[in-house]
Amino acid sequence: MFDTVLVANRGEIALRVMRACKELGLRTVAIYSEADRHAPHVAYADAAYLVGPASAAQSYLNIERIIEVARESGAGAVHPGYGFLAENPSFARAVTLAGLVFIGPPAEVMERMGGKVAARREARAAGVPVVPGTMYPVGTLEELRACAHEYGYPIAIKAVAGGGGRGFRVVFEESELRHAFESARREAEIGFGNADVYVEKYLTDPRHIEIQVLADTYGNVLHLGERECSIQRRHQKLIEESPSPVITPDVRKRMGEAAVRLAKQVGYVSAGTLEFIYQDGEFYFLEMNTRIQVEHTVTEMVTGVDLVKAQIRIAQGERLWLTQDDIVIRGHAIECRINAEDPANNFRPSLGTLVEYSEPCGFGVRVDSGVHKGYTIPQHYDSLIAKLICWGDNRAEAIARMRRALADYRIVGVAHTIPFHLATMAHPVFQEGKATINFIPHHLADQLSTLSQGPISTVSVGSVVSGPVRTFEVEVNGRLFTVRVAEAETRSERTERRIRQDRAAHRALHPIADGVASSLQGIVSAVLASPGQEVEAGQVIFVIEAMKMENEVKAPRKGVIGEVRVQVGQTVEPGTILATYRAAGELAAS
Ligand code: MV4
Repeated sequence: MFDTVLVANRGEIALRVMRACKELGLRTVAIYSEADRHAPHVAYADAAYLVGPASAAQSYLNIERIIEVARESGAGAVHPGYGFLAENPSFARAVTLAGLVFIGPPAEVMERMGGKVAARREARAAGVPVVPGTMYPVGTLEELRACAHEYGYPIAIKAVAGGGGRGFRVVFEESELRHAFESARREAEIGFGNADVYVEKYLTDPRHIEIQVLADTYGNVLHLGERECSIQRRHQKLIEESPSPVITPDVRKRMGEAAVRLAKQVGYVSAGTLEFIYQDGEFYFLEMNTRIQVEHTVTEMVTGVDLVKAQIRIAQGERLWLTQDDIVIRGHAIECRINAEDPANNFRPSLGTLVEYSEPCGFGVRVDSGVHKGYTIPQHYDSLIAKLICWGDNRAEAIARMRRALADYRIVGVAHTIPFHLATMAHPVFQEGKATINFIPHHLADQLSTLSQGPISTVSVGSVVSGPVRTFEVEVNGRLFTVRVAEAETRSERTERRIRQDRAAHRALHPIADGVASSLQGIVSAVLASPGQEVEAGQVIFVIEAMKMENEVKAPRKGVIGEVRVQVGQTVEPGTILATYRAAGELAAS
């Protein structure tokens, strides 16, 4: 059996996997990109190998190089973590063909559950309820219209190759059908290289509830209860908990048994998750995630089962050492994802250096993180800084503990999601366990813009614009104050700043006649316009990828594109002009 595990990931999950390896007496091998040379997961491993430049495509997704490193380092197994190559059957197959153990399900099982329509068919065959909808891709608008008629509006259009929100459209009336169909197909084609879509009846106010399963290589499968993951933003989960405040023991048993039936039917191995939507007491299978998930932690806290260690032991060929009756849910656990995103600014990724960083601690508090004070968050990967997980004897205690731990968390240097979590934990709808997938738009939208971040890495003191900030403790009449003092600028810093300000003022006063600028730092991932092309107001003309999020840049008005100034793959800064408009006069003349 293997004694060394290569962890094909970065950040908090790479650390999480390596901790499990160490506890099992296994050696760990990290891989890293040039952007991650000084990342915590590299320092924590027994050995670390460079796999490529900063871009994920050339490093953490480089199958050949990763297999080469596995061989060179003496690794006998590969753990993919989540994201990157975790659900890529070609990777699982390449690992196995190289004579290594893939810590996850077989490639064939990933393939069998990878397509959404195929997964729906599997669920139906296993007697697991699915949302009313088609069991095949819908190819034409006429077909779509007929389906919509059959299920009744609203309907959901989903990408067959889908996942997350890509290619997902909700249609409330027939007039929107054509546009939704075409844009869903386009997005699915861009996102997955497969334009196929299918249709489901849209449930308007459901919860997202998922069941964790563990399966060994001998066909034994058990479930570890549910996680409630309804609080999401742009199909990114922000808060997860276990158990769900609405799942009764009877529903848990039925959902768990359904999940186990389906996992058994497809020959599942390792840790996996079956996603359901739940509304009015009924549950419907959505899709299966064939990996360890970000939010596996809440299940660990209430069951006492170390899921990553379980994955490794299963990969070592161990028979499941637990039966369903051994799984007992004790207390309540909540996870808040601490992301470098600004909740007051549409959750926009926030890049920067953690000038101050300290984590909460104490009974019932777990922090799984991949950063430290002084760490600069690279722009190339997702924005997860840490996961804060709190356990309590009951839900109320878990919430109170989470509020305390959030207040104890100190992050300065980037915008982050802690203010959002504090607002949610304090919200009566959340506290009453009534939050559905519409919680943020229905109950928090008005508050979002006011969620203050506190100072970012610099502060202004009077008219002095600061350099770095230093914190002093001052006692005044026996009372302790924390005073943050900005270092004065040097003369050359002041000169540089004035030049920058003059340039900015110049740009503000003399804006480029008419152009489209990027609002953020990132990499151009699509150019959807060409010189001379007529565009409508709101038409998507560029896609900028920043921290794994796709940001659409739209035409500010109807017009004709003049010059396209950037190419796919190019890094852009906030304010970079991506394209210019040709003046109306030129249009008339040409
Ligand atoms: C649904 C749905 C309602 N009815 N399907 C969104 C993307 C994909 N993960 C599944 N999604 C949904 N599918 C039907 N038939 C509502 C959603 C949905 C959603 C699901 C879980 C968590 C948050 C969500 C936010 C919006 C829509």
